[in-house]
Amino acid sequence: MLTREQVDRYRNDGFITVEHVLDDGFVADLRCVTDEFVARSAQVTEHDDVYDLEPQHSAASPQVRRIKNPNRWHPVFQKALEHPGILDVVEQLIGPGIRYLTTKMNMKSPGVGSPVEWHQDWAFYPHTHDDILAVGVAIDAMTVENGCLLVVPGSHRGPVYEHHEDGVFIGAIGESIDESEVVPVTVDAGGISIHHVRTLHGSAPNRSADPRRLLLLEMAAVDAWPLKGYGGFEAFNSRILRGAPTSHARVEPVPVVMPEPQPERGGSIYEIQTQMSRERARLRQ
Ligand SMILES: O=C(O)CCC(=O)C(=O)O
Repeated sequence: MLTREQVDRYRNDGFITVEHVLDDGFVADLRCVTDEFVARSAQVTEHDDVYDLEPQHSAASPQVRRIKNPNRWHPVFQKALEHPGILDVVEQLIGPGIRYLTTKMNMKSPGVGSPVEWHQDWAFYPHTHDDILAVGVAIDAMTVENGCLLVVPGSHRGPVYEHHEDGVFIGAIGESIDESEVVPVTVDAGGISIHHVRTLHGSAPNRSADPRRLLLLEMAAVDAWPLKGYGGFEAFNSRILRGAPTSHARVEPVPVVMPEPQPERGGSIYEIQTQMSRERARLRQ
């Protein structure tokens, strides 16, 4: 459980870290299954429903930057999604009812890992209110050297930015970030980070010899309804992790810029962000 001080810090800064949430055995299981997925990706040559591949990917040297919706493909990831230690923390922040939106295992292999440019998750999935967050489960230690998340504390209370270039959604902001405000979100393996859906964040390439694998679990209060891509009541309710389904939508006056029109090539954040101009890129090498 979080202390009052940790809850206040989340409300004020728009992110927190909590160490020692998963035990070593569980982290080892997550690593082992993730390694198996990466090994199997040798048979894949293009992005598909499971894999988002690094540009350097090959059969001889498989390089995966994301396993998409990993809880669909293996029970160990579903177990992480339902982990009581994680849900107890999330419940304190946005509960009592919790629905997950999506899951993803974002990976940065040593010397390869793709950066993620500055963005707010809110730009990708606006809802009727913003009691929405992303839990990052560190299956490796997250360090500055291996490309941990970077955040701008307090930005979740600031503007909702356009993530458009030339009138097209490209999933990254155009404004420059004041480097002195950026905070690295470091956490040991088995710990978690949590960031608010409006917190500005990104991450740099992995410049170390160590892997950086972060299981992201995106969760919302059950009464947050998506403004885009509602897939039907049954599917919606099947993603409830705590609490009961509701037909009520809590509507709050949160600014929204819809992620439209979509770019020519849709897909993951990596794919979308590669369509922006070089001048806009801030975290690339
Ligand atoms: O994996 C990362 O470093 C950042 C990922 C992220 O911000 C996202 O997938 O929305």
